[in-house]
Amino acid sequence: MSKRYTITAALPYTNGPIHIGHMAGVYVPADIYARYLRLRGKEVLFICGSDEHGVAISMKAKKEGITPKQVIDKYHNIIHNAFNDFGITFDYYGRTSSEVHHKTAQAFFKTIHEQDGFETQTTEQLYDAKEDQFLADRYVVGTCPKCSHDEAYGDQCEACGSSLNATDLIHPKSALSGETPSLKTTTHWYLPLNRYETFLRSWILEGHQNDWKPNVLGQVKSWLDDGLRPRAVTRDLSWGIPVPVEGGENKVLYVWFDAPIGYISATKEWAAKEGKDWKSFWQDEQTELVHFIGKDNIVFHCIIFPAVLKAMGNYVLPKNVPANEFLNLEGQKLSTSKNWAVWLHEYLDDFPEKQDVLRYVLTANAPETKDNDFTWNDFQHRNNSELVAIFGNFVNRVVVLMRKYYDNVVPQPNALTETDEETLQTLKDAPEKIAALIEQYKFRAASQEMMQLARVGNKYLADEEPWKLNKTNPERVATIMNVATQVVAGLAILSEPFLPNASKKLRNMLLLDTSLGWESVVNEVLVKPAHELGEAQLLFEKIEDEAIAFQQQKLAGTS
Ligand code: B3M
Ligand code: ZN
Repeated sequence: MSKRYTITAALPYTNGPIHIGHMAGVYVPADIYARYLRLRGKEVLFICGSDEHGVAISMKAKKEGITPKQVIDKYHNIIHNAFNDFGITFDYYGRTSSEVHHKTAQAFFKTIHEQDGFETQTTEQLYDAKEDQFLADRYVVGTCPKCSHDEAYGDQCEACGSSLNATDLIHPKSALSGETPSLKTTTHWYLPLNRYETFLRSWILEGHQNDWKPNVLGQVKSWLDDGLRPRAVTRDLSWGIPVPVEGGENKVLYVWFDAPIGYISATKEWAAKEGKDWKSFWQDEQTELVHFIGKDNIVFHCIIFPAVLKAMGNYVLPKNVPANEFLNLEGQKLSTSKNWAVWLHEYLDDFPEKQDVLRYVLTANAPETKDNDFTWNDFQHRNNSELVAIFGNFVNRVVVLMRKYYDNVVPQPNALTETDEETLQTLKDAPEKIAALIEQYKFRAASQEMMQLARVGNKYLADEEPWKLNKTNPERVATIMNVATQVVAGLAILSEPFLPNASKKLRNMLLLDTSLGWESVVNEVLVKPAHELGEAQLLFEKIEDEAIAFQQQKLAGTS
């Protein structure tokens, strides 16, 4: 394993709140990974922040009749608070409107400019004469030249995932005025991606063909096979980071040029605050950089940003970019504009103590290899029949019996049966199995492996029936309860990445020594005889049909 990990999660656009699709695709897996590595004693820097530039922000400001600054402040706070309340453990949450970021992004641009790393092109671009505004990215909609979807944006078609130039659109229309745009000449700086083709091909397609996800490799390959072209990294807009070179007046950096640099700016801000050296997290070969993103961000993180890092020379490249597919909601695509979403901050209002439940459901059903569906019925089912009926039930039975039979003092075990040995072996094997899956970014399978341990514990107790033996065979009961308590203790440790709140409660319930970590499950007796357990707490509770019906109606009412 590496010396140090820099983990990034895509910077949310501050033009709206965060929904469960974002959580399932990016933030929950990234947080599982970060928590897991910390548990393994690794040095981890987990970075995120707000992406506050781009046309999406200006459009939102126009729509709400407020300034872009008011838009970003509003959504930055909503998003940041929701992440905190949900328990995502970012070490630092930055903003691309910060001064450090503006300076850092401008320095990147200047450095590449000075080494002739850009080309300039003077071309005719779409222009809305009525609004006196060049149209790029989301300011223009039209028909996708690749799939004929008629609401493609000037930078991307959300139907087929193609990345586009505004002038590629068939029948373009201004999103500002609805008018058909005219053409007007303008000059921009382009990053000549074609110069990086050979490097990208050998680094990704040859170097990472076995450890990157097939969906990511597939997209990269199709981009490379298509042939890379120079890509404009400046825009004729007023909202954004000013282009810091001669001729850059009234122009700003393209949002996708500055946004990924935001990971670095955020690291600088964090390092300054913590008295650390930011460079070790970005410029040291022993640092593993991992970008957590959704599939629509693959090209930016696997092609464009690596080209920028390569041009800069002394930066590490990502070790992996475990992009996820999309989550649908009740069979339909999540949509901000149609308000077809479960918003994180609203979920937290409705279920203030159920962070773990959503985390678990989104992980157990994560869109890792294909698009997946979230339904409220499945949410209820996973809670009631897995978290409550298996995990919670097992823990609860153990703590109740421990109190009843032993007044919370762990008994000495007697001779072990084959079943006892097997159960303890399952416990000892679990850390390795779960770790291997997490390290391959298979969080879904990892969460099921953890649940499997609870299932084994639950079955063990049900089969051994200590409650039937208490009068007749107290020696045997002592052994059973000792073994069951070891499994509960193992769950307290191994569930931390997936169910952090339950894990914390469990550790408290068992008064588990804080020095016990992932490896202890393999190497140590987690709870020794004569150890005294603490107070029992409720881990999970049944979710009733009414609560689910309420959510379903809420969705129907706003659809
Ligand atoms: N804000 C896009 C998105 O939310 C974008 C991610 C930036 S990561 C540097 O899909
Ligand atoms: Zn398309």
